[in-house]
Amino acid sequence: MPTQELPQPEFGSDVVVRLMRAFGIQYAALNPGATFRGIHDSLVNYAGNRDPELILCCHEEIAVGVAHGYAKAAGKPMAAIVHNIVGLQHASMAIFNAFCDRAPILVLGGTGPMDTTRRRPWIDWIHTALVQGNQVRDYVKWDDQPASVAAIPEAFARAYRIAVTEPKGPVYLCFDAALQEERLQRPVPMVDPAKFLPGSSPQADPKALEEAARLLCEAEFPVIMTESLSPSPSARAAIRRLAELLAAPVIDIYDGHRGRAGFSSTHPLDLSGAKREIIRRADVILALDVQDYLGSLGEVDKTTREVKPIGDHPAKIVAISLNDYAFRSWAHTALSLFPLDLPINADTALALPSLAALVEDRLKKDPRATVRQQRVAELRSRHESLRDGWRKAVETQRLERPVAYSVLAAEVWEAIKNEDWVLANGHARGWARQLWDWAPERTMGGSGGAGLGYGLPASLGVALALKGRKLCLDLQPDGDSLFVTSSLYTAAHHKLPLLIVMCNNRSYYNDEEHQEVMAKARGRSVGNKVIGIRIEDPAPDFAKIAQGSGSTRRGRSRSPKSSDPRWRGP
Ligand SMILES: Cc1ncc(C[n+]2csc(CCOP(=O)(O)OP(=O)(O)O)c2C)c(N)n1
Ligand SMILES: [Mg+2]
Repeated sequence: MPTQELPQPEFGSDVVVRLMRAFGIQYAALNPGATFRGIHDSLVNYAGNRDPELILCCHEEIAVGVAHGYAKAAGKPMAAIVHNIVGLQHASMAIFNAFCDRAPILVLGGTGPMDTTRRRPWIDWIHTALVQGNQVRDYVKWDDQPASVAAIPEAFARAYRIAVTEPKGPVYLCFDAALQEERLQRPVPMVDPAKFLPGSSPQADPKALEEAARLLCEAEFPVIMTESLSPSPSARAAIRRLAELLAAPVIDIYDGHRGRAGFSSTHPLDLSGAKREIIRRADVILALDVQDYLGSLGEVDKTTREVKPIGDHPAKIVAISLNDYAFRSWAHTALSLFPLDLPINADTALALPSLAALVEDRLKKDPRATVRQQRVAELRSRHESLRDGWRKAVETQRLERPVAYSVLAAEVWEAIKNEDWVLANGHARGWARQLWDWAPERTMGGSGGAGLGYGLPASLGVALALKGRKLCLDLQPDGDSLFVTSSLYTAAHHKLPLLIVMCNNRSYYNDEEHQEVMAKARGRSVGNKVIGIRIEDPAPDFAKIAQGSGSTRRGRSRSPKSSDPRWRGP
């Protein structure tokens, strides 16, 4: 047990840090604050700044964002420690993103002292809430504020277990400053982490799986759709197996925006780029870890917000997910309620391999093997024509200025394709998926909550988890980065190896499109769409910002060529 290396705790905060070590927390990102000065002292002087090691961040939103990226790359939580009311308020945006993205994080904080007789004037009063967890309770899975040092181990073990139980998510634990600083009168019984592991995930109802297998095998044109497929190797292998058994096209909704990649873009059955035509032909859709059914199966009119279903004859939908275990009332993070023909509550990591086995069994007796072979040939050729089309688009757009996203993605690919790369953040407007050998294990997914300020911190978290074992890449939009530019300081200070390619369109461009739609719909001046949106006059010099924060500056490129050394290496 690694905790045996630590001496017996002397103070309340030593107990907290001993628990962090026992539960395998390797890093704690923070911006310092007096409400957790006890924990801070225990981290550096009791545990020697090792397991966990402190990661200094210049904003609590960054601390939580780092933990968010880390959780996805490492597959386990780290801690983000945020100062009482004020740090928690700064952290709240990033906590919301992690909640929507179902990423486990231990958000720890200090408060009080709750005993008013022990408070310093002014600051301890204005920075103490009753109860501090209220601030984020609506978008964490659980929060607690133990009232004695003896109560800390149970609270910690419960928080950890809730965070890592599917569907995962952030938890918030608040420690009274007085408890942290309390000298222990007697030993505090610790918990054995091995006895508080999360329960195994729910498997699907066998009858429902049998029915799903029947529907899929009897379908004329079965389609598999996924949006945030479980990152477990078993789910990723099973989706491939199922697609190949059924000769079913796969539509992966994730192209870098929302969700998490579940299917490789180079697999011949990947038809994500032909969503419309494939869904129109589907008679049965197997939806795997899909959250946004309405967006996935419909098309939105940007002006009226009206959503129309794709196709006139809706397909039967078999849905497997843990969505119904991830409800909260505050924001509609569960998205629209959608009619499903066979909803199955289960972890796809367990349900998919079982479903694949049932399908394989049934197909042994199915005489339509030739039909499936023909379908595979047809789908493969469509897949190839889509990939060809995208590659040709790069050539036609090569001379465009400013540099087209397709060209940016193509040039970055030329530079990294022989590396062991991981895309920590970004998508270059979907072009990375279309042009790269894009595989789920190489992409870390989006923010989840669409709250800007995610990309840089999350990429640092990925780099922290992978620590130079892979080339970490961030295709970073400019506007998103400006919320959290001081992340670059943390990157430099902790020597986190990360290649940031700034996708600098000098604009909060997404909103240019909205303002254009508005102006057109109202017959007003479209030319004004840039006011309050373009990031120019002056345009920030990101290379200088990076250099000033201690990062290595690679320079700026207006006409990228892969032979240009500035595009090579981290
Ligand atoms: C915290 C926050 N503020 C504002 C928005 C609204 N918003 C959505 S996308 C966007 C523009 C993002 O600009 P950038 O990151 O540069 O990406 P681009 O659209 O230019 O590719 C804005 C302002 C948001 N989603 N989150
Ligand atoms: Mg932009």
